[in-house]
Amino acid sequence: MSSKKLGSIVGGWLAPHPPHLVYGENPPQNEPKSRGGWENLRWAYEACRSKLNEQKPDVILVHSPHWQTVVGHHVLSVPRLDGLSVDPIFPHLFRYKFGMNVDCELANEIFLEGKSEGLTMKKMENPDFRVDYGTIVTLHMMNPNWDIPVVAISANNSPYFYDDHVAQNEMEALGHATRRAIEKTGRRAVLAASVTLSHLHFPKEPNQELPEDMTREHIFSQAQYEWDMKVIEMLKRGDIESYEKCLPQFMSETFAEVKAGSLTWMLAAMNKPKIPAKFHGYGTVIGTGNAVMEWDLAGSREANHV
Ligand code: 2XP
Ligand code: FE2
Repeated sequence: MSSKKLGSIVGGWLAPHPPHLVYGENPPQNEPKSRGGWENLRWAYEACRSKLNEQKPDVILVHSPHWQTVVGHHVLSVPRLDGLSVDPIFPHLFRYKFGMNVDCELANEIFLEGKSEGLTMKKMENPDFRVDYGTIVTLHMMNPNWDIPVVAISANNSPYFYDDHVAQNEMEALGHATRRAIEKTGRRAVLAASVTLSHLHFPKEPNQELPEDMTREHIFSQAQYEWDMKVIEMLKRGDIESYEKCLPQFMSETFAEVKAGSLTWMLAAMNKPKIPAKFHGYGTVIGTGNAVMEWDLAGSREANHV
């Protein structure tokens, strides 16, 4: 029996990935340059950056809808990945030179634990793999220094060919596998669900000359806005039960990106904590609704002396 200290999840973040956020920020890694924009969301991520600075986790784990795998759940398992990631829908906004260190020991343990849950799992071992923009935008916004190793998990879309319950069960099993893997490897881990809430967006950029024209940025519809506020309020109250009840309707009426399973995975990994999620910001991006929210598990354990 190993004497290694049991690992734990110190926090979880709803951490959406519109490429516009990186574009608005003008980091050296991104080729296209902007005049700014989407500050409400970009500045909301500052809370995350300072929290990570304080917590100094060993690893950040991210589940992204834009790494789509049809057969099984895949986990990045190459120690170092470098390359150029281009957003296929917004190539004029996002052409980003990435470099990341992957925690392969943890990735391997997630692979094994996922298999023991009966899931189809695969380790992604191609050293030339081009990491998707969802993973990169979330990780950049959370930690632009890239000095914390990462684990990225794909979105297995096959469950959605069946029904919401299959998807829910699979993503929960993946969450449980992830938690056990973190505990076994002794990591202090931060999780990220890289998803937008309501996801209907304008078919064209409202101002093609100036994509960051904030006079043209607004929610796609009032119905979509009201859904987002309802969901945020539930999460702020720590009412995950009500959130889960309305999830199928939320997904079908707003095309919510949580359908990729990222938030379901994260909440299950965190054992569906009844603590209120901290709200850091909301903003629309080409009409979609995005919130940055935090589950401070370490803080709540401290407050309860456990
Ligand atoms: O990342 C996506 O899914 C997009 N449609 C990018 C634009 C806005 C997202 O909120
Ligand atoms: Fe997306």
